Amino acid sequence: MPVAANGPSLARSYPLPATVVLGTQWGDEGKGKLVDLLSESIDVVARCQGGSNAGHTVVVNGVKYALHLLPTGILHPAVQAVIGNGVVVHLASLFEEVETLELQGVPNVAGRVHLSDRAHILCDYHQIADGLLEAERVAAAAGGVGGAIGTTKRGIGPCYASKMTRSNLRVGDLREFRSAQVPLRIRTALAELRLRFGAAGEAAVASYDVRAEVARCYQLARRCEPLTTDTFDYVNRVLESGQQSVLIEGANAAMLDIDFGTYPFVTSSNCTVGGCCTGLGVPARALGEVIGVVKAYTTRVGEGPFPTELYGEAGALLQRAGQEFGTTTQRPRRCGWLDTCLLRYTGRLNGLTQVCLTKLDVLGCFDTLRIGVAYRYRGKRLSSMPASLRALAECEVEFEELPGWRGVELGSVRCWSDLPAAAQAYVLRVQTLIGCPIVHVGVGAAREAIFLRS
Ligand code: 2SA
Ligand code: GDP
Ligand code: MG
Repeated sequence: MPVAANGPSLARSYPLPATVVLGTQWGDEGKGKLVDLLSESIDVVARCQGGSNAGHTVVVNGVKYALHLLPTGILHPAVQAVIGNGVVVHLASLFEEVETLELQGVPNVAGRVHLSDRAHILCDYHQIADGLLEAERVAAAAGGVGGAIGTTKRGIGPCYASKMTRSNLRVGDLREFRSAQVPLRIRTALAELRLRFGAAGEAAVASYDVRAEVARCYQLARRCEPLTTDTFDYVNRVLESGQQSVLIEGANAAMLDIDFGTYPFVTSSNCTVGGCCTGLGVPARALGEVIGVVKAYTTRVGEGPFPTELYGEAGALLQRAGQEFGTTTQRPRRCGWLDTCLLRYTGRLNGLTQVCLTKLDVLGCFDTLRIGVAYRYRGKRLSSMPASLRALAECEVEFEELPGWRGVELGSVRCWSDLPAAAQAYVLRVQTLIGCPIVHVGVGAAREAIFLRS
């Protein structure tokens, strides 16, 4: 690092910039699987946003691992795993996940977790509030207003809301747990729930045992202590040294981004590239490759617009073939054709340098494939994604048709040249339409079912 006369120069250099992996659709593109592959040669893998709403599945030697709060990279024994300041952490869930992975044979999980002292704590009352808010939206919908978001009910929105109103507890605060701060915060939050939701709030918190939660907090605080650190300093030191590699693992996806997704049918964090900077405290200049994970078709779990959605038997066929059920909640995912209009938008948002196209094998269930290529709004082709959901609902999607490769099983293909010509043509057409090189292609859930497009 260059050193100025009066201290370290602000013009730092990053000999080994961080690799970023992000979701480009509505989530569940197979980010976990790509992160697992790349983590083989990575030293530090970091999560920067979201919480246990995320669900990343990796299949190794037939064993399924489901990651929610921990970065997927933890499955590799030499990887150090960072949970950054931008993550909202339900501590009990974190330790449950640590235990599950250790029981599954992943070595020294707790010993490799670096939990930010600036990360926000997600309490049980945030999860209660999530349920109450969803119930309220459902009731409002019956009256013709709004509608449910279809959250995972993991408390994500209410926890980020508490963070923004500056009334939440952070992991570092647990070091001061002998003060009255913890019980006071919990009691205040419960009083707010009662006030906000009336009888429903009263009923929901009636059995809430503040003493038990405080006791649990104390217990979890002790377990947290050895994991808790200044991850800002740790990650930046690694990046500045250039001696070790860093991978930032996005959770959720661009169309669920609080600012750029289909608001309000979104999650409560920035799941786009900016979230990596704010959620870890790393400068934009320290980022290198930004890899977008694209599912070869589109899925969405929860409510909200979905222009290329398939209804009826075609949608059900994709759902079955792709086993499209939530990793966290087991909810069925809505399915539809690939939408390259959406992908051009999320590609621009993230400055993608490359794409990993996953689940190509699943499309083998159709004779003819369709790709959404443009949105037409009131007779005109749009150059970008509209912010207005009303406008989006009015858009007509223009599709292109391509021949499928029905009956040819792609699951055992391990190189580009072994793909049938129709599958290669599909990948190359997608690459042209999104204007970004497709570097990896996934053809199965197993760790080895992925190869480079040569
Ligand atoms: P939340 O719980 O407040 O973040 O929900 C808000 C919206 O974000 C969507 N969301 C997700 N979409 C896809 N996958 C997610 N993770 C799990 C998975 C989901 C699951 O990997 O399968 O198991 O159901 C995820 N998390 C949040 C959510 O559906 C709402 O639309
Ligand atoms: P993430 O949230 O983006 O990490 O994705 P999820 O793990 O929630 O969902 C992706 C699902 O597809 C998981 O069950 C993976 O095991 C599976 N998967 C990933 N890549 C492929 C692929 O190329 N083909 C098939 N058939 N399944 C895949
Ligand atoms: Mg997922």
